[in-house]
Amino acid sequence: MTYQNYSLKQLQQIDAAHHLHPFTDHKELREAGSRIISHANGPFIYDSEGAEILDGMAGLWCVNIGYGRDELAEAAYAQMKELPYYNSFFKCSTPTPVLLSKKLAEIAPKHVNQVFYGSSGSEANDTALRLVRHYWVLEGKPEKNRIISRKMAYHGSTVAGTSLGGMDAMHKQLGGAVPNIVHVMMPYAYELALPGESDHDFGLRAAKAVEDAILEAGADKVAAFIGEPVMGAGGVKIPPASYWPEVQRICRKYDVLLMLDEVITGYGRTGEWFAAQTLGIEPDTITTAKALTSGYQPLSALLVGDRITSTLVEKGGEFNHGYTYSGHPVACAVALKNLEIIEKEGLVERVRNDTGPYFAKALQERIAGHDLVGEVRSIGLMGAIEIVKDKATKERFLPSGSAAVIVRDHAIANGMMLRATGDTMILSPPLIWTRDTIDMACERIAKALDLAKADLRKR
Ligand code: PXG
Repeated sequence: MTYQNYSLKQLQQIDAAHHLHPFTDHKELREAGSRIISHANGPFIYDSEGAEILDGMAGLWCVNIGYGRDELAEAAYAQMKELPYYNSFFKCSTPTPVLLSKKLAEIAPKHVNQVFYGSSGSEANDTALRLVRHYWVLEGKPEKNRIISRKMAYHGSTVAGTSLGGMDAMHKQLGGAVPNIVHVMMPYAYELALPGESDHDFGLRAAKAVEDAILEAGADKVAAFIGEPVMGAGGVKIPPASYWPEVQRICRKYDVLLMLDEVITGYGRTGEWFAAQTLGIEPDTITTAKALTSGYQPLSALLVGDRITSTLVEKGGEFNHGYTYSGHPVACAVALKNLEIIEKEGLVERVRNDTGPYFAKALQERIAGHDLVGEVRSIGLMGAIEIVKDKATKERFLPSGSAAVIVRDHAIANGMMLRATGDTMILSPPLIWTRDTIDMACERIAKALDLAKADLRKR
């Protein structure tokens, strides 16, 4: 049974009848029908009507080496034939997670040398939460278990991921979060800086919110702070340079662990293997997934710093946690091949030295001046475009988020896939993009902005 035997209409009907989608209003979806992406190659995706669309989101922040990489398919095939599955419980292991762990320890910050596997970013954050709480129990401080996170953070969609995250709409449907997680302000200067406040001072003030939360609970009650280096799903919110070093200083001062969620930023997106390296900070845990396999297989890796692992090893006792697919041999084989390709093609260096700076300049020169654009910002190959009604006052169109959806729809119709989150357009292209691809994207985005402006004027 192959999909080619079905028409687009048939696939949409079957999809509506049987498939519940993530983060979807199913009433709306049934009226509109889903967009069915049937195949992809390099930087392009194709829908079942044959339209070619430049994928500005790398799937969902993950297909860093682009589509159609035979080597990854071959790595999966070879591993499936040799050993499709065996578990890593009960003192067993298989070769590919062993070698992948060694590779990850090589590219991670120096003090990070151990890996715990899962199949998704959400699972990895569940592991991280349980691990840091377990750490403090082993250290004889079980009451030190509060986690400080941030409003608008996205840490996944399981109960723990949602609880760690700071998305109101998700919390509303949770019916009870994991206890003892609090959320402080996000470091988003464009909307939250006071009049006349410099980015530097705003960054320090946003970090001070972490200190205030520690002092409010008492440092002996706080296990860890968790944050995305750059908030991704929340709208590519890039903190001022003063923020992360100050957060790290505060965590060290009060002996609070630092958990960095690099599910989006990991594996080259910011121009280093990890954003921890871009920011020069030393987190105790680094959550990664997505681009670890460029999305070709579901796999997450929680990278764990030496401070935590030495305690685990010294104190002993079982950490009662793990997944059937922890260290899945096929997913790990694909990850190894993916990292090899990133390295061989110099994609991390390319983002750092060439495409990242070019992307920033192109957004500034070709997009920032548009009437609908309040601000553009980027780090490496990760960018945001703020949609506003009035550039000077930063007034937004109402209802909130409606204008960005119009821009997105025009962009897709013009062969450019990007995401709208609230009033922000976000971009997270594959790292294989070249200067030419960036030029093509900017042209298509500028056109979408013009068309949206005309629509919005008519409203
Ligand atoms: N942490 C971060 C920082 C993420 O971005 C997760 C954890 C969870 O990963 P899994 O693999 O469980 O989905 C994510 C996922 C969006 C969008 O709309 C972003 C994500 C997932 C789905 C949609 O931008 N990020």
